[in-house]
Amino acid sequence: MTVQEKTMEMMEYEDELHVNIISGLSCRTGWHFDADTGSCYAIPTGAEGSWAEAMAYCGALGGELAIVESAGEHRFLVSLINTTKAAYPHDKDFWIGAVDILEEGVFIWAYRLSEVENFFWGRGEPNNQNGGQGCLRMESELAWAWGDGDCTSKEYFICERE
Ligand SMILES: [Ca+2]
Ligand SMILES: [Ca+2]
Repeated sequence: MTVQEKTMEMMEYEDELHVNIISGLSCRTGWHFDADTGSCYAIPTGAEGSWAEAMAYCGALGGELAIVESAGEHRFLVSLINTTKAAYPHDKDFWIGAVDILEEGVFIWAYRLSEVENFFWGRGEPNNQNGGQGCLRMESELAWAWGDGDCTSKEYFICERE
């Protein structure tokens, strides 16, 4: 092996090491790193709850219910659900962090108190069914596009650590 080859090999090794260190430091075990947003996401296995319970649960983990701000972030979460959904057998929906309970039709990211700007609604949503749907979720029947849901219904949920 020439010196050049050896140098190349060491540089590749260092690149690999660097990537491992970066991804290792970025998220704790059980959390998934999205390099585009720089956030870590988790779907606590087996945990189901109302929107408020989900918010509290994510808070206890040092995060918040996911704040989904771009098409790329939405796609990342869709693929996260699709690759892990075997662990969520009840075919439920997944809460994320916005509500329109203060003013019907105006969705706010609760953790930040900022208005939702980019929407990824499924067909026919939001429909505020029965006048009682104030919380945002990614819905199974909509291929994980968004719908508004009854805040008290028990769902899975996605936490985010920014
Ligand atoms: Ca986010
Ligand atoms: Ca709805």
